Formats: sequence, structure tokens, C-alpha cells
Amino acid sequence: MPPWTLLGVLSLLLVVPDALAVKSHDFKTCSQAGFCRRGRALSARAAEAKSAWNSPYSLDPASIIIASNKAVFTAGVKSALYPEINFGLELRVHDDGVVRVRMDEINGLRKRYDEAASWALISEPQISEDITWTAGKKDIKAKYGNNEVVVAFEPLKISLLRGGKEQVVLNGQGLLHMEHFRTKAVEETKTEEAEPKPEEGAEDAAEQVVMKVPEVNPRAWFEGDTEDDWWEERFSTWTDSKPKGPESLSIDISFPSHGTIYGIPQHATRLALPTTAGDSPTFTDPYRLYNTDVFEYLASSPMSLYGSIPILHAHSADSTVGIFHAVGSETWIDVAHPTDKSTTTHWISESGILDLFLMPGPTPADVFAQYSALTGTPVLPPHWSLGYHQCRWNYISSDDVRTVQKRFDEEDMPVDVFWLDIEYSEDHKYFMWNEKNFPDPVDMTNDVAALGRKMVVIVDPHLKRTSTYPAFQEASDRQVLVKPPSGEGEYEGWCWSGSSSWIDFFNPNSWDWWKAKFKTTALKEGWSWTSSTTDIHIWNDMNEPSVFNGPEISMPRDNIHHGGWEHRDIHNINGMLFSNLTSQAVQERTDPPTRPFVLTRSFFAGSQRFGAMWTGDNLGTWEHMAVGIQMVLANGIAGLSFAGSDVGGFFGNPEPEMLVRWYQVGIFNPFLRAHAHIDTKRREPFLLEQPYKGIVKDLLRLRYTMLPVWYTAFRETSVTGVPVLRPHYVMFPKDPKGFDLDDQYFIGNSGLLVKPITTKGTTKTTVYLAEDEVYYDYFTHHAYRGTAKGKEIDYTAELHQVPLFVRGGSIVPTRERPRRASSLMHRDPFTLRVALAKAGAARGELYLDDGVSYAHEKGQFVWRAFEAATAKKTVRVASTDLGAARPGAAVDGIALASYDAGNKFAESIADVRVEKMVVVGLSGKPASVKVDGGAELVWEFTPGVAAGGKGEGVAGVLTIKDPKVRIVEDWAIIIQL
Ligand code: NBV
Repeated sequence: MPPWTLLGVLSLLLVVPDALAVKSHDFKTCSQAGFCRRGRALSARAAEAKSAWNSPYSLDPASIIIASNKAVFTAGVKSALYPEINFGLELRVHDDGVVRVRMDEINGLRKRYDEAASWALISEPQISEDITWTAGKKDIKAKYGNNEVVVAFEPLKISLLRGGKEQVVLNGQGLLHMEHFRTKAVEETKTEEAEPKPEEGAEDAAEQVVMKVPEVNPRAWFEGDTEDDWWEERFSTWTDSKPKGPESLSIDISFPSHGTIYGIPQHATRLALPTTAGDSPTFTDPYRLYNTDVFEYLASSPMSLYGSIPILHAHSADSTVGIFHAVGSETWIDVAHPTDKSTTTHWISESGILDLFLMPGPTPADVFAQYSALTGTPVLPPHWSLGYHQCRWNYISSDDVRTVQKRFDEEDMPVDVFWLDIEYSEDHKYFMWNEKNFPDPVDMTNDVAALGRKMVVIVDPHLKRTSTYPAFQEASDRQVLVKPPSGEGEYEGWCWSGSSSWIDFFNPNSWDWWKAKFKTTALKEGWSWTSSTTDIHIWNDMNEPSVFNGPEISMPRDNIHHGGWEHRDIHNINGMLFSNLTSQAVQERTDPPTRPFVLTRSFFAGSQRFGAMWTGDNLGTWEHMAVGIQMVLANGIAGLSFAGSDVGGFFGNPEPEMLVRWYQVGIFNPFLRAHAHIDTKRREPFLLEQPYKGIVKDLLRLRYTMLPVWYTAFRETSVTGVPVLRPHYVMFPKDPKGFDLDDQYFIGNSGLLVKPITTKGTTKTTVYLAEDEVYYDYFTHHAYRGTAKGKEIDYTAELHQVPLFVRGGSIVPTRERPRRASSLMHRDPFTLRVALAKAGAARGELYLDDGVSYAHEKGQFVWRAFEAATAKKTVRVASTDLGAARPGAAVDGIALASYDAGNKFAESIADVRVEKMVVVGLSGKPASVKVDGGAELVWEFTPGVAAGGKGEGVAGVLTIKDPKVRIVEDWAIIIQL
């Protein structure tokens, strides 16, 4: 048996979930990573020295060059430790007030990797035309609006201030250290003379011995006294050759006015990041960013996971700021709170330049806009991808797929997508069908597509090294595979496919070639996937990359990529390039292009432009269910809103109660997919017993009724970058009571607030209402009232119930006809739920387009505003057009394309009605309900039942059966009280 087959079998055995525990010893702790150890030792020395500590780095004022008319300056920086080494600092202020700080070694022995930003950023940011730097004796400053950037010369310290108050401070603690490239000292070969042992009674003689003064290392106070893992590093059975020697980068980034920080996904932890340093830290290791395939990861840990986005928000009641560090190498981040109201962070990266973006806020929405301007907004996904995805490892044959589809239909359960995991392929050669089990892949896909559904099929990045596999052979012929440390030949590692190689997507020669593989028609030259159809979309797994026999289950850091860069320099960016190219490939299968769906496990800053992510191999435990919500929220903060965790948990066999609660979590995730490990029992929702089966069916239907809300929220985030799931600090930035909340959240700006139950055997929960406003139970219309200081309400949710509220002041559009797939809802009528605020007003939005093409970019969409206003004894609910032909105009910061001229999409739904309107919170029975200028409508009113005072109790509800209005038209409904 070839060794990799054995390895595959062993890996399968390993995944039997009887002892669910992470294999921590497979992954480094900070103390096992040389550069992290050095970085933490540096901060320990600084902490010990207290006020005596001074950064050795200073800026040479004579070297400052201020660019003409531009908010840019460059200057030389030196470290007192190494006066012969030169560093260059550059600060730029962008036109939106973001400050970019870059520092690199100048004319060093080698070049540091400086291309991380070029993969993350959408374009070169615009430099401000109005801001000018002013150099003084001690510092150089730039003032703009209420903001000021001050760069102090000695020691070097960079501060961003607002209203004179420090917001972000770099090197305030003196932990900046860019290890310069050096030559390895040749080891002396002289044989050591044995120390003569002092003879007994020879004390006097000893006095005559000339004492050898140890050579004092004048840099030891800062750098330590040993060359700790500078030139080679071992971990487990691995040796990293480190040919470039030490090149790490340490920097402290403090937020003197901010007590809470969020972001730096991916970690399984609370949204408000717990401490890792300072007094009694929650975690003993720093947060690690190093994309890794962590088997059975812990539900609370700073360990790295599959993706890395080096962005964080620092938040307080009066300000939010953000920082983004464009670094692609392994990075560790320590977090401490010197006081309740301040935060310090210490970033330690293995290689690369300093390339930091300071985002001045001052609100969370501003930081989202600033980060989106840098790395792009999330993609507007195909509409069908917001439906329900049914996956497992594996549906074993085309007939299995057909049967699963049939069972969903027999049970009338909605589903949009069936997935195929790695076993569809022959010997894990992706694209190549296992012909025995999948003899008719095109027919199978067509059978799924015939009912308005799609398929997603996995394509992993490891290519089986065999000449009969065209994807490998062509890549090898083109020389686009990652190279081993020697820089010669092809790196070979083990993965599902046995002996494998990996495409180097940093090599531009791989790009067009890879994209062509996904063509469903034959190419003039080379192989393409003719046994597929354009109804197949793609799942990219294992792209950290996961290598079974590599260090930390990944690639050796000294492997070589295009341009001669080592894998260590680009490791965290690697997975994003795979999904980037795959999503371009899927998009370009058709002419004109159609929206691709690509799910990725690994990601980096900018991945939001290419598709969705999921939280990987979670466990079927309640803790994992809960942390999945927090992880999805954290991803949203980092731009990657299209996220979800495997419903049911990947490992294990969830009991029905857990599965039901997990669906309640899942239907409120932006990406909704059920998935399961190959060793688990089948658990498709139709297999459940009653009442569980019925409950899950209702939950899936609920998700489908809310697709208009989800799509509208996705459209908004695709323009503004404000996440689809919004935690409290995003909604109520001034309310400190909400800063730690990460188990309840809002969906877009729809006003829907959800708090899934994630504890076994629990039906009771509390929900926090942050404002003096009414919140209605979505299902019962019970009105709860918050207070200006914030209030917790008690709520009971039996297993079939999920705590879901509509914030007073919202209008929620839904489509309530049960359908088997979302594509069948295209012309379905709408229901509008008008939830009146305590003052009687409400507002909502609806965005629609064809859901698959890019015609919306040319104005083929419908975008409506619904507004309710109460004046005297009249409530007026009106629909207006937000997308009218005003090219260049903007509403709420959203740029408008031309709308009405030749809007074929609007025409295609011209006769789609509002079939029902529900007005919640009316004070009494109306006297009449009419369309403005029309006849009396058919309606009924259920009076409210007050309970608990101050408007609490079941709200009065008016139901208009057929309001006789259309969704694309302007109208008003007049309710006379
Ligand atoms: O392709 C098999 C699995 C997949 O089902 C899962 O979702 C991925 O996260 N894959 C990992 C590889 C093996 C996991 C043990």
C-alpha cells in the first residue's frame, strides 16, 4: 500500500470523534515560535524596566522629505543599537483621513516582503490633496478636521489624535523592532580549552588568574543576549532552514481611550477580545494569525484557525477607530487593558514590512467605510446562495443526490443547493468524476437545476502527482507549482490525493490557465471541465494550505513561491488567492459573466470580494454552536459578512434538540449550510422524527420568507461595508452595556433582532433592549419596552421558538408563500410588516434584482423605501422609489445607478403585488383603511392587550388582506383612527 494511502486511512481513523480534543501539540505556542518568543521577551524586558525603557528607534529630522502638494512624507529612521542600518519611514494621509504608516529596511542585505497590501487592497488609495505636514524641532504633524497625526522624532512615536485626545499610538511602549537582515557569523572551530579546575587550597593562586571579562553585549537590554532561533528553528520533527535569518517585526499599538477591541479573526472566542497579557489575562498565549487546519479546534482559544484578517476595531462610548496591518506572515497579537478604558496591543510578525493603516472612525460605520475603501466591499452574492445548502461528506452517488432532492420535495422542505465533497472525485483528483458512482454528472446536475436548484462541488488545492491527471500535468508543464526550499523542482507533500503538489497562485502564469479549467466547453488547447455545467459552483477547502505531512499540517515555511519569496512571507495570503482565482473562473464561464458562488475555508483581508467563508470543522457541542455566532460576528467586523458555521456541527451526532437549536442559529447566519463528517449518521432534516422534523421545516421556511431582508442587507453591505450581522456596539455605539454582547445581534438595518438559544435544555433567556423603544415579538406581536439606560427582558422560547424581535420603527418585507427553492419565488407577492415605533413612525427598505447577473450594475434593479408616519388620527404608510434615475446621486451613502430607463428587471416584476400588510402597534381600531385615492380595503384588527404598563403587552394589529398595491410602484395607504 503506498504510504499516502496508509496516511489517508490513518487520518480517517483519527477523526472518529470519541476523544474530541484538539491536537495542541501539532501547533506552536508562542514560546515554540522563535520570533514570538523574542517579541514577548522584548515586551517583558520593557515591562521590567518600566519608565527607564526607551525605544532605540528615532527619526532623523534632516532626512524628512515632504512630497509637493501631497500629504506624504518620508524620513530615515535609525535604531541606536545598529547605527549602520537604515530604515525608511513613510506616512501618507488618504483623502478619507486614513493614515498609512510604512517602514522598511533600506538597502539591507536582502529585501523584506512588501507585497501583502497589493493582494489585499483594491487599488492604490487616493492621497489627500489638502493636507500638509509641518515639521518642527521635535516632531512632524498633520492636522485635518478634528484629527491630527503627530510623529515624534526621538524616540519614534506616531500618534493619531482626535480633538486633542490620543486615539491610536504606535511605539508608545517602545516595542517597535524591525530585525534587520544580517550575515550569519561563521562559527569558530577552535577547540575549547577545558577550564582548569581550581585545586584545593589554591585560593591564593586563583587570585593571580587574570579574570576574563565577558564581552558585554550593549544590545542585550533590548534584543536579549542570545541569538534565539535566528538561523534555524525546530518544531517537532521539523527543521525550518530560515536562510534569511531573523527578520521579525514587533510593534505596540495602543488605544489610550478605548476599553474594548474587536476583530482579528479567526479565533474561537468572544467578540470583545479577552486579554492575553497584563494582569490575570484570560488566555496565556497571544492571538495567533497563521492559517492552519486545526483538527477539532477548541471552542475558546486564541489559537489560530483557517483564516487571518489583521484588522481590529477599538471602541469606546465616544469613538471607534480601526487599524489594519497588511502583513501576510505569521503574526501574534497580545492584548491587555492597563485600565478599563484603555487597551494595549503588541503585534509580532515573522517577516514583512510595517504597513499599517490607521482608520480614524469616529463611528463604527465610518471605520467600515474606511476599511472597505481599502480592501473592497463584500461581493453581492447570487440570490440563490442565501437559501439553504445541504451538504455532507459525502453524498455518495448521483442517485444519492437525486434521492436526497426527492426527499426534500416530498416533505416540502425548501432547499437551494446540494453539495458534493471530495468523494465525488476519482482518487481525489478534483474535477475528475468517480465514474462508477457518478456516471452522469451533467444529467445529475440538470436534474437538480430542473427544479430551480444548484450544485456546489469541492475543488481542493492539492493536485495528485500523476501524469494522468491533467490539472497536475499541465501545471507541472507550465512550471506554476510551489517549489521546495532549494528553489528547484516541485514541492511534494501529502494530502487526500496522496503525493501532491500545489499551484503557486502568486505566479501570474497560473491565472488564466486555472480559470480555463472551469470552462464547461472544450478548449482549443488543454483540458477543461466539460463534464460539468454552469449550475455547478465551487467549494475551496484545505487552502491554508493543509498538508498532512507538513509542519503544523501546512507547508514548510522555507518553500519557494514566485519571485523567490518564501512561503513564510505569504502564508496567510495563500488561501485567498486560490478562492480569488476560482471565483474569477466561475464568473467567466459564461459570456456575459454571471455571479459566482465560491466557499472558502482559508481567507485574508480582501477575501470578502470573492465569496463566502465558513468556520470549518466545528464540533457538535453546545459550546461550538455558541462560539460559531461569535466567530461569524467577528468575520463581519473584518469585512467578511458572508459567513456561517456548519449546522449540526461537523463532528459528532447531534441529538434532535441540538440539531433544532442549531437550525435556529443557522437560519440567522448569512451563509446557511448543514454539513457533517463522513463518520456521522445521516441527519438531513427530513430524517428527523416529529415534532423535530416539523420544527426544522418551519425554520427553513422562515429563512425563505425572510430572503428579501437578507438580500437587501447583502446589497447594503456590498455598498457600505457595514456588516450583515450587526452586534450591539455597531447599532448602539454609545451604550457601554452592549459592548460585550455577542449572543444577540441585528440583521442589516431591517430592525430584526435575534438571540438564538445555544444551551441544552434551556427555554429561558434574557434579551437586552438598548433604547427607550418598543420591540415586538416577531411571532406573537407582544410588545416589550426598553429604557434609555438599557433593559434586560425575560423571554421564554420553547424548542420550536426562537427569540426574534422587530425593533419599533421598522418595516420588514417578506415573501410568505412556501416554495421549494428560492428561484421559484422570483414573482411571489410580498408581505409588509409595519412595526410602529413608540412615536408612531416606521421605515424599511427592499432591494431586488435578477439575483444572478451583473445587470444591476447597469440599473436593472428595484430599490424601495417604505415609510410610515402618524399625524393626529392618521397613519400613512407609503412606498417610494430609492432607485430613481439619478446617476451619481446617493442615498445613505449608497451610490445610485440609473433606475427607470429600460429597467427590464423592474418590468419583469411590474405586476408583483403586496399581498398583505400587517401594521403592529396601532393604538386602536381604525375607522377606515384605504389606498390613497382609492376605496376601502378589506382588513381586520386585533386589539392590543396591555400588560406591564408603558405600552407593554400584546400590540394592536391591523391586517390588510390585499392592500391592492404593487411592489414597484409608489403608493400610500391611509389608516384613519
Ligand atoms: O473534504 C472533507 C472535509 C470537509 O468535509 C470539511 O468541511 C473540511 O473542513 N475536509 C475538511 C477535510 C477533512 C476533515 C477531517
